[in-house]
Amino acid sequence: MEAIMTAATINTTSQNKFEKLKAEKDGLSVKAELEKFATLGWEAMDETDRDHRLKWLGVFFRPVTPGKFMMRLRLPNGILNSSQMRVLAEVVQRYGDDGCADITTRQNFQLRGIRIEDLPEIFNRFREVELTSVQSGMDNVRNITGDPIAGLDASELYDTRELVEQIQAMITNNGVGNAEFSNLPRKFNIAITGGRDNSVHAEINDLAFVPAFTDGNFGFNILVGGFFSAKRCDAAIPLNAWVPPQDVVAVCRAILEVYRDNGLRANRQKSRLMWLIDEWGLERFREEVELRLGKSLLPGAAHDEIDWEKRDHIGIHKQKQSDLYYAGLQIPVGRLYAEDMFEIARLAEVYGTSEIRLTVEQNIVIPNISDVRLASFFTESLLGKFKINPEPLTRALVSCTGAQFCNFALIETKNRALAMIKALESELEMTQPVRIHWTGCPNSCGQPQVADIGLMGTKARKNGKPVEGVDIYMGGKVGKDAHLGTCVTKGVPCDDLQPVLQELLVTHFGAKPKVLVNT
Ligand code: SRM
Ligand code: SF4
Repeated sequence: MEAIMTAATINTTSQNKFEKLKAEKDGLSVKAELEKFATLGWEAMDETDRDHRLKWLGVFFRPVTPGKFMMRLRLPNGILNSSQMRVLAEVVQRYGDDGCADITTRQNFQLRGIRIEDLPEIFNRFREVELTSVQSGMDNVRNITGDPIAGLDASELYDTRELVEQIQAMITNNGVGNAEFSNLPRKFNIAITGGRDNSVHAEINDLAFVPAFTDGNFGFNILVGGFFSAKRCDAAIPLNAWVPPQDVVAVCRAILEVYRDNGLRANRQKSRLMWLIDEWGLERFREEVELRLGKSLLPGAAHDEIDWEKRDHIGIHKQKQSDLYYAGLQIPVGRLYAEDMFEIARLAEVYGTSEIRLTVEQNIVIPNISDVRLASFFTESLLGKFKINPEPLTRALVSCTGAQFCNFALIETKNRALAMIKALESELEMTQPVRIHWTGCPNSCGQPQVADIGLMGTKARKNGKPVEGVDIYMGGKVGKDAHLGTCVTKGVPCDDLQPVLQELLVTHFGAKPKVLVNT
């Protein structure tokens, strides 16, 4: 049997800054030093621990707001309960105006305003309600996404919730931290869906499992190598492998081991899984995975079962359980404050079964509302803020963090996105939702390549002066036959964007200018 390679044994001959810092000390080891950091304070502690290694615990130093950290959770399949939501709300509440939470494009929560001196207590609170933020940043596997209506959807082929839990448990050692997978060459994204509409954007993950039948047996076709980076974006490609559900966790482990031990580490721009597949070829990659797995992979099924257009889950929908409904609430750009979170927790308890789910569109789903409680649910004032029937453009709006908190950002995104949508909706009559995604820089966290209209922050020029601008992407197709959009226009100054978007919406998406009546 091959020896397991860990941080200490990986060959680090050609080391960039990040490989060096990982070789010096594994990121997870800062877990034992939290009390010390809390006493020292953020200004006195070791900078490498503060700016980098704390990310292994999901704690991100924010150069834009020094001393106020961000915490990124792990919520497998985007599922949490009302007690967990209350703990998250209490954490951000203590930071007053600095505290808020964002639903992320990986069905996850990030908390804002966190002080280093509070970390020991925050982690204690997390443990009490079984929340973890471990290994959610840097060279680790990110939150594992799944269908937000898994187990509720009459049309789904397989309820993947348990599989997602098992994968997370394997990778993180049940949320405690796992040194086996704490030194990957780079970040790694995993998604798994048993539904028909590709609710997870399988094609943009390093590893994705999509439903497929072989000889009448249910399982998953495997896709590998999807990723976005500033230099290169690629959709995942079929590995030509099919696995039954019971082999999914072992296949994840085998692929992660192959990537961990062979992924390219010299140049971080070329470290994502697709670069290794390029270097080896798909056949060799598949063989290496089989070697780790200890058995052959079956060939991929001829076609997968992704045959629906993607749903956004907003509104009230019947579940497969008789007399039960789920409610999808639109959360503008995913931003929540403590009072919103307490209210969502309350609604989930009063009307549902205390469960709350997040979507990759940065919205929430409250499942298991009985039909007899719906009329009363509709009277809740929170539905005025987080609508179940929002305007078509608001409905499909997604935005990354942007300049308010992210030092990579070339533009401010969330607030600008909200103001722009409001302005466009006041001018246009829309007949359909149009998925507009904002992302503050070429890292593409806001996934502009999957959008109908994607807006990527860039530096533009206006009247000879540098100004905030966007590159415009179009043609992203999600759900069935998903494919990535491409850049159609470069460097539009943000101040000039509104008429440009108006024109695109009229020409390509059936929008009609509103007839304004003077009263
Ligand atoms: Fe991202 C780095 C935010 C999803 C590609 N991303 C960052 C950092 C950590 C940079 C930083 O330290 O400031 C951002 C934190 C800003 C902040 O304060 O919030 C950040 N990424 C986000 C989130 C919060 C965007 C959002 O508003 O929803 C998403 C968190 C997901 C999560 O819960 O884990 C987020 N990031 C993504 C996605 C979308 C996805 O996974 O579907 C991508 C593109 C897909 C991919 O990775 O292949 C993405 N983020 C990146 C990259 C480019 C990776 C690369 O290979 O080059 C970076 C930069 C890096 O890693 O060096 C990055
Ligand atoms: Fe920050 Fe750029 Fe990611 Fe937006 S796309 S969160 S600006 S790194």
